[in-house]
Amino acid sequence: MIERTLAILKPDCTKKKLSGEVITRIENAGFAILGMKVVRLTNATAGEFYAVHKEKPFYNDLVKFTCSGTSIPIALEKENAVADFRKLIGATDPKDAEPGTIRRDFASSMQENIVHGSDSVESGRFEVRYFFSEKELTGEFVTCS
Ligand code: 3AN
Repeated sequence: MIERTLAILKPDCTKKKLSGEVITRIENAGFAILGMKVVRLTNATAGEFYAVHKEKPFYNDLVKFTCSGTSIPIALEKENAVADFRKLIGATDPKDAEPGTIRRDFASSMQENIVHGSDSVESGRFEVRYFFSEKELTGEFVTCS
């Protein structure tokens, strides 16, 4: 099934100047990039995006870290995109991530783990639409006439 998934290059990724390298890996793995933007998330946006983790002990630090610098949300599409993207990035904890995965190669901790990936097809759909309008995703540009 063709699926959509949301990647977010996190502030540690942009700070380490790894965005190009990570995007190259994503492209080489066969993902189509439907949308990409450069953002600095606010407390409110990061808090809402990670709302499922609200009760977790790491929630406040996670939100703070997410707002600490530039992020790059990327809407991706591919056959089996959600699972394949999780495979490409590796486990949440870089120590547990398979060799050759993005997190194993570049992440420094559970928190600073370079990239986000949607964890289910439903989350993928929701998270892509959280950051992108359908017009942005289909490449339909609105021009002034
Ligand atoms: P993943 O991003 O691999 O799906 P989730 O959804 O369990 O992981 O967690 C969302 C984010 O919360 C992770 N990307 C990571 O930045 C952070 N996180 C998860 N677990 C921990 C933890 N035990 N300590 C610190 N940060 C964590």
